[in-house]
Amino acid sequence: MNLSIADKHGEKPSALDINKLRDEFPVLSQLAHNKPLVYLDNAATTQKPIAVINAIDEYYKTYNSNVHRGVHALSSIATMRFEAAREKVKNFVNASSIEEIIFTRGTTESINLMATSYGRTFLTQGDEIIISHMEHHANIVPWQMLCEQTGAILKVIPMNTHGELLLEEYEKLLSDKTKIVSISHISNALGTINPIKDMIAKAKQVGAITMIDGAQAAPHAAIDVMDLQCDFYAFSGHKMYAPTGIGVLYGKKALLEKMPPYQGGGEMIKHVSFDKTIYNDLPHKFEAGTPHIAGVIGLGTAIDFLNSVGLENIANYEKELLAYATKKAENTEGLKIIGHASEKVSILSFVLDYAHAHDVGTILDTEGIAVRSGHHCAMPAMAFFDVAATVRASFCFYNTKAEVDTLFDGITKVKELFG
Ligand code: 7TS
Repeated sequence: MNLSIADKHGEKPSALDINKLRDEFPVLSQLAHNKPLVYLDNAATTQKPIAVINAIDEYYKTYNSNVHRGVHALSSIATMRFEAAREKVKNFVNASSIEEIIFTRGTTESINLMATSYGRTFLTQGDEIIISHMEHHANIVPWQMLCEQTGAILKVIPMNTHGELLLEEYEKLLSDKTKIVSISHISNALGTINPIKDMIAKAKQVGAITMIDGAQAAPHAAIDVMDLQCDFYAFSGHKMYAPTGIGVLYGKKALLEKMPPYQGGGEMIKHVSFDKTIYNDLPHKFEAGTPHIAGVIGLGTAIDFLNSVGLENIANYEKELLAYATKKAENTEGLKIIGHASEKVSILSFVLDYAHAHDVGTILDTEGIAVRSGHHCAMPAMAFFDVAATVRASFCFYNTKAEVDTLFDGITKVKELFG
């Protein structure tokens, strides 16, 4: 499948054929409230390309069976495709082995797994965990729970009014008491791309373990855990064109080996007796029970899809869309953008001074425009900006400038009603 247009020299693809790309996503050609659907809620979940839908369909129609267990034909195919997907994930994040790729339900479960298994084993009273002010609740609450259980202390990196972390303050928080630093690669509420490579290096200087919440990064940027040198990296399939209910925890093998299982049951054992149970090898030690087989296979297909479009092409195109939308937003009277970081992905969070975010979302919906209005599971970030909620338009590579125009026409309608 070739979804990009080669440049004049026929070398690197330089642009995306958006119409051709959109044809790959059946949902996009629908109407919503009798208007062409304008789907701008990609940070919540992305739509699925036909290749992913077909891969799931094929699994259930032709080789549905459990993995790693049966010797029969169907189980062999399922196991082979399941493990081939793990290999694709390994390559996608540039991990050194498939033992470092744990399948979970999503970012939330990946962070909880690490906080529970590593945190409860290795943290004690007075140890410190650093997160930031812009985190999603999935990267706040598991650490608060861990602090309650162990007596560890949570420290928070502050941010400025652009929505950028204050790195000098971060350095001041780091000490030999810091045991874990857990930061989002990209903020879902503000779009900020955090300088995680530097932040990881600083954490390492004090011997802290690093966890990166990559939920919003995986669909937009190439992830290279070897280059980042992070200890753990979490992401969700459904935000990167794969099914819901499947996610990944990357962890360094040496650390995963030291950690106890997160859940007990089938798959995660080598031998069970009433006297002693011997746990399975990595990665299965952390994958108790029957996994989301169709989800894993769909995730592998989504990675193939992303690679065929090209992450660099995606990043360049989305940057263009963000610049176009930001300019329009800046020229819209009564609109305030929340999150002006110099490094951002295509997330535009804003408030209107004449209408509540929920009302804006409702009016836009009647125009066929899907945005998210709310606190985006980042209440502390909302509190910092002194807003209860924002309207968030999150763009991805199948969105067009014409759709951005439709969004701003919708905002004009809101003004007519409320302004
Ligand atoms: N971390 C970040 C940065 C996120 O954006 C999300 C989901 C999560 C963690 C949790 O991911 P899950 O797949 O386990 O739910 N963010 C959003 C959002 O912005 N709108 O809906 C879900």
